[in-house]
Amino acid sequence: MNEKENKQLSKFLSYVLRHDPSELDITLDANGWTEVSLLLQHLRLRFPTVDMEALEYMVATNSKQRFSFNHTKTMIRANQGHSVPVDLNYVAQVPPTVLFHGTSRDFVKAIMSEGLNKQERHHVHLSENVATALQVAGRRPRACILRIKAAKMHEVGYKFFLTANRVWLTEFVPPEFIEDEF
Ligand code: HQG
Repeated sequence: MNEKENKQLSKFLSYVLRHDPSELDITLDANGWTEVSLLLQHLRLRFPTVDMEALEYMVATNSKQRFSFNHTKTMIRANQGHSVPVDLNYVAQVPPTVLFHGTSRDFVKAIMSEGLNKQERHHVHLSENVATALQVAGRRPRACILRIKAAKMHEVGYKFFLTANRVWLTEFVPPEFIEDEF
């Protein structure tokens, strides 16, 4: 597969493994995993040249490390961002003092009055550094970054989870823990 096909494969699998496995006539188990051999069989109808090597290359080169294999490489799943119900079994962790949320200036007024909601996702997504938050924000017009007092939230009982690709997840961030950064 060439780089263009690699990118198309990554986009398509992001969609299928997070939002609509039926599109490829596959199923996800309770933890979001699907069988690699069956996935490859079904993928070949759309990507005739896809094979294990191409899939491994896509997982390794994905800019945001969106996918993981199990240790035997017989199963694959998306690391986060699902809209279908899956339990990713992430263990609650103590967050850093501060986390960042990239968003649009257009949403800040609502966020500062209602808090950060998970919207269509399973969690609110937070970044551990400004650079990553800027990438997330860059998907929207009038990008901006909010600073989240994560340690303070943790102190009062909010749970935080860290994904395989180092995205921090939490249920909700109340306004009192949000500072408008820049
Ligand atoms: C906003 C991509 C108004 C929130 C990215 C965000 C990330 C509110 C949007 C990952 C609000 C939801 C997650 C409120 C939250 N009022 N707006 N009360 N509360 N919002 O896409 O964090 O490509 O669901 O600020 O790179 O932007 O999918 O979440 O702007 O890592 O792998 O509502 O998705 O990664 O948008 O992005 P999203 P997100 P992937």
